[in-house]
Amino acid sequence: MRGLWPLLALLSAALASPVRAEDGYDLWLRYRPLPAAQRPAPRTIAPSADTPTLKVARAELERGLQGLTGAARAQAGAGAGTILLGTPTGSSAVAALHLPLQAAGEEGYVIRTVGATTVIAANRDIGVLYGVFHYLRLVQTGAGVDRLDIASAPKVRRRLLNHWDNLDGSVERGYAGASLWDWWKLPDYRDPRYVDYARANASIGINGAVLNNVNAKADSLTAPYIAKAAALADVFRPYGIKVYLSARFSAPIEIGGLKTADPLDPAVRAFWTAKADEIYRAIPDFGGFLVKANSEGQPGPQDYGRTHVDGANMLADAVGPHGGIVMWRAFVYSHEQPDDRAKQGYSEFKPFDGQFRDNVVIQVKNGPIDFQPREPFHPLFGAMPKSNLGMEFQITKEYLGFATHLVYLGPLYEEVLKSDTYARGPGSTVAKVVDGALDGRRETLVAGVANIGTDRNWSGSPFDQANWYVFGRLAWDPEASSRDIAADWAKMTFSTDPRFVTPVVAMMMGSREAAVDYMTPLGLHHQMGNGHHYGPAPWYSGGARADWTSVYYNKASRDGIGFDRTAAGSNAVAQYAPEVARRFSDLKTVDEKDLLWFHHLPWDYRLRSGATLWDGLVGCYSQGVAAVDGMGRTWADLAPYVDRERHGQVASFLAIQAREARWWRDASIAYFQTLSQRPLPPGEPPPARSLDYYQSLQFPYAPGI
Ligand code: GCW
Repeated sequence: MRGLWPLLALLSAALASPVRAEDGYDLWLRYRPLPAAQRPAPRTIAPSADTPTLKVARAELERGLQGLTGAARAQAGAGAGTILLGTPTGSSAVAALHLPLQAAGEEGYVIRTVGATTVIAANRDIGVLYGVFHYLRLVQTGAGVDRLDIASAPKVRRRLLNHWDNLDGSVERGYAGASLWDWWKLPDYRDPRYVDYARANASIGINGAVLNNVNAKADSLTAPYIAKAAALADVFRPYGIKVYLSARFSAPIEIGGLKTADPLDPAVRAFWTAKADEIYRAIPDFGGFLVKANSEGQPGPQDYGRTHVDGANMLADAVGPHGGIVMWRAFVYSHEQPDDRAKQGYSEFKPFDGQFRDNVVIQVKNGPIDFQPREPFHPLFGAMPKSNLGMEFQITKEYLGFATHLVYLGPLYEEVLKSDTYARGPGSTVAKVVDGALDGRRETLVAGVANIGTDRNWSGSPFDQANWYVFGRLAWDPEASSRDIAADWAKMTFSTDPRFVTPVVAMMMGSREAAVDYMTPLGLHHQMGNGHHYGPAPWYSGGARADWTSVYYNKASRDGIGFDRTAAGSNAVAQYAPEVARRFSDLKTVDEKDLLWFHHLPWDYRLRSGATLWDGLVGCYSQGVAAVDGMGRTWADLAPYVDRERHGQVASFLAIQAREARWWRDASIAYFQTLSQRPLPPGEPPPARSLDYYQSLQFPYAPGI
C-alpha cells in the first residue's frame, strides 16, 4: 500500500494540475480546483425556493464550489458557513435581513457576509443568479469571500447578443464554425449546448439574444420558425435571457400574401399586429424586433416613399401592447448618395429626433463607418436626446483578423464609451448616452454582434472568448475598466498565478493597438480585401460601389493621403459638438490616432515625433509587426501555466498573426510607396514580395461570407 502513495500523489497532481489538456469548452466557467491556499472555507447552501431560476442558481453554485474546492460535495462541518440565496418575497430568512435592495432594481443583487452566513439576495430571482455568478467569480479569481459587502445593478437595461446566423446554419461574418442554432432539428431536439450558452451569457449579465441575421429571411417569422424560436426561449428563460428576432421589412409581401410592405397601408399594419400577437402567444416574454432597413439592399419604408420613423413606429405599435421593443439600426448608407459615407447615418436620423415611439431604440454602430480597427465615436451619440439610442459593437472580428488574430476588444469598447461627446457640456461621455444617464432615458441598450459558433471553444480561439466576456461586463457597466475585466477573465480562463496574469493582461491590453498599427494606422480605415474583408487591399477600387472600395477612404495620391472631413472637405466634423469638431479639425489638437480619418495631408507633413507622415506611417506598420512578435514571445514564456492544448492553439494562431501582420505591412507599404515615391526610412526592410504579388491574391473560400 505504501508503495502506491507516490503513484497516487502523482495521479492526483496530474488531475489537479493546470496543465491538463483542455479544449476551451468551459469558457471562463472553468471550475477547476484552486490552489489549496486560495480555496474558500467550506460552506453549505441553505435551502431556497424552488423556482426555475433559483434552481439553476443553486445548481451553478454547487457545481462551482465543488469544482473549485475539489470537494465531493459542498460540505457541512465545524466552522462551516452557510450561503443563503433568495429574494425577500420568496424567503423569510432573506426578508428578515432587511438588506438594502432598493438600488438593486429588477436585476441587481447584494452579496453580504452576515455572521457565518453569506447572503446573495435580490428583488427578483434573476438577480440572485447574477449574484451567484459574481460570488463564483470572486472565488475563481482568488479574491477572498470571507467579508463581503457588494451591491451591483446593471446600468443598461438590454444587454444583447446579435447573432448574424442564417437559417441554413451559416453565420455571416462568423469565424467560429456554424450556427449554434440547429434550426432543422428544433423545436423537437434541444441541444444541451443551448443551456451552456445560456449559463455563459447569464454569468456576464447578457439578457437577450437576437437569434437571426439582420440580413433577414421572412421565413423566420413563419409558424414553424416561431415554434423553433419558442423552444430556445424556453431553454433560456431560467437564465433571464429573452429571445428577439430580426424582422425583414418586406415580410408582409413574402409571407403575408400582400402586394406591399408600405408601413402606412392598413393591411400591412394588420399583418404586423397579427404577427406580433402570434409570436407572443408562443413566446410570452418575446423581446421584440431588430430591423436593418434601407441599408445594403435590404427592404425598408423608403421603398414606399416613407421614412424610418414610419417604419419603426409601425412595428413598435405591433409589439408595444405586449411590452416588446423595436431596435431600428442606424447603419444606413446609399451608393446613390454622393456624400461622405461617414455622414449618412447622422444625416438620415438626426432630423427625426423625438419622433420615434418610446419602445423604439435606434441601434447605432460604435463608429460612423463599420466596425473598423479604430473609428472616432459615431456622431449620433449625444445628438438625439429625445430618442432612445443604443450601442452596437461587433464582437466577431470581421475587420480585425477573424478568429486567428489575438485582438482583445476591451480597449476598443472602452475607448468609445469613454469618448466625450460634449453634447451637454464636458463629461457627456458615450457611456452616459448609452446608459441613459445623460438625457434621463430608461430604454437603454448595448448590443454586440456575436462571435459564437459550433467550434468546441465557442468563439474560434481561447482569446476570442475574452471578447464575448468583456462585451457582457461592459454592457452591465459601461464605465468599467477593460483592464480589470481582462484580469478577471485571464484568471478564470487560465490561471490566477500573477506570473501568468500580469504579462497576459499586458499582452491583451496592447493587442488592439498592435492590430491598428499593422492594419490601418494613423486613422486609415476600410483598407481590407473586398467582400470577404480578409487581408490588405489598399489599392482596391472599382466594383459595384465606390463606398465599398479602399481608395474611397484612403484618398492616397502623389500629393498625400487621408480623408479630409474638415470644413474644407466633407465637413463630417460638423456633425459633432463644436468642442469636438474643433479638436478633430485642428492639426494641433487632433489625436494622431485619428489623423487620416479627418485630414488629407502631404507625404512630407511633420508628425509630432518630427518624422514625416510617410516615414511615420511606415514606422507604425513595423511597430505593429514588432508588437505581434512580442506577443508570440510572451506567450511562449507562459507555457508552464497553460495546458498544452490551449497553449498550442494560441501559439499557432500567433504565428499566423505574425505572418499576416507582415503581409498587411508589406502590401500596404508596397502600394502606398507607388504614390508617395519616397524611400523607406533607414533600417526598414522592403516588402518581401512585389505589389503585383499582393494584388494577385484571391480568397474565394474565406469564411464568414
Ligand atoms: O459590417 C458589415 C458587414 C455585413 C453586415 C453589415 C451590417 C449583416 O460586412 O456583413 O451585414 O455590416 O452591419 O448590416
